[in-house]
Amino acid sequence: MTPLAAVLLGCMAGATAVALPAVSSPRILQRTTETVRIEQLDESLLPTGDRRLIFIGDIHGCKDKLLELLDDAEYNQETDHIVAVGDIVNKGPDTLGVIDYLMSQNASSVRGNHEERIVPLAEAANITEAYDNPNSSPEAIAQALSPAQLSYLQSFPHILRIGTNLPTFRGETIVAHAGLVPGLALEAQVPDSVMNMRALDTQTLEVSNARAEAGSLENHWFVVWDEHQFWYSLTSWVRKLLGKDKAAPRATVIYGHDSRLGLQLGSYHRGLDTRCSAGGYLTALVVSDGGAKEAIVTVDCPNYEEQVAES
Ligand SMILES: [Mn+2]
Repeated sequence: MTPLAAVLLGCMAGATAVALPAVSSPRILQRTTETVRIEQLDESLLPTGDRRLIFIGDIHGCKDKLLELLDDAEYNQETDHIVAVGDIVNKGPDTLGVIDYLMSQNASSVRGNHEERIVPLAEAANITEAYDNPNSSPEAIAQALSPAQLSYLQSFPHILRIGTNLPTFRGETIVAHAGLVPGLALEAQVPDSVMNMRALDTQTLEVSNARAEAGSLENHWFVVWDEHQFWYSLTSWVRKLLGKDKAAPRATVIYGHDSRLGLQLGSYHRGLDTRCSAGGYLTALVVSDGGAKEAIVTVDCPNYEEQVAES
């Protein structure tokens, strides 16, 4: 054996032990028995010719800023398609306005933890209190939703598969509100984890919605995710041989949910929650040129949460 081959084999053995542990199921955040809902974006919406995909971070009821952002991105409703990463509702000044606008554009979104809060409240339809401001609380929003607005929110899947042929993203392109557990088939992902995770245990792959401890970056879920995708790409022929490629596709995840960390642009992840409702900014990731090019567009936001609290 040549020294190089020995080194490569050594790496592969290490890769198998470190990066591809057997995953039964993530144990934290599993509060429901609901199965994960996965949808595939219609192929006709993929970026070809002038057609672009515009991914937008957590909007949280900030309709004015959404419109300003789309204006800055030169959004063309004839050719472009909007994909929100979830949490379009709550916190900001005009949740119903955001829902109406995204509906009018046939925009896609995945379900975030805030939709997960509103939808069951509205489905139960047993809120008796009268609210002056429909944006003042999740209960007030749930009560104010029209049947069409509710059914739009209900339609959001937990996971939206975008496609496998967007050259700017490595592997498949997938949207999930908080994140995905590596090494686990999409069908085996747990909805509560997909909508809430922030930290992930490197060894056990358990997830938590708590933020990774300060200074311990390795526990952010997306760092662990990236490590796994890297090894997937190095061991792809082995995985193919073992028939494992289908179980856990190599993928880039576009997500939101972690406003404290802000914009994250990594090898296999794009984190777009930039704290729009609380004095941060709102972010769009614009994919053009047949999926070969991506650009970030942002608009600054006032602190709506304070304004809503005062009103
Ligand atoms: Mn969230």
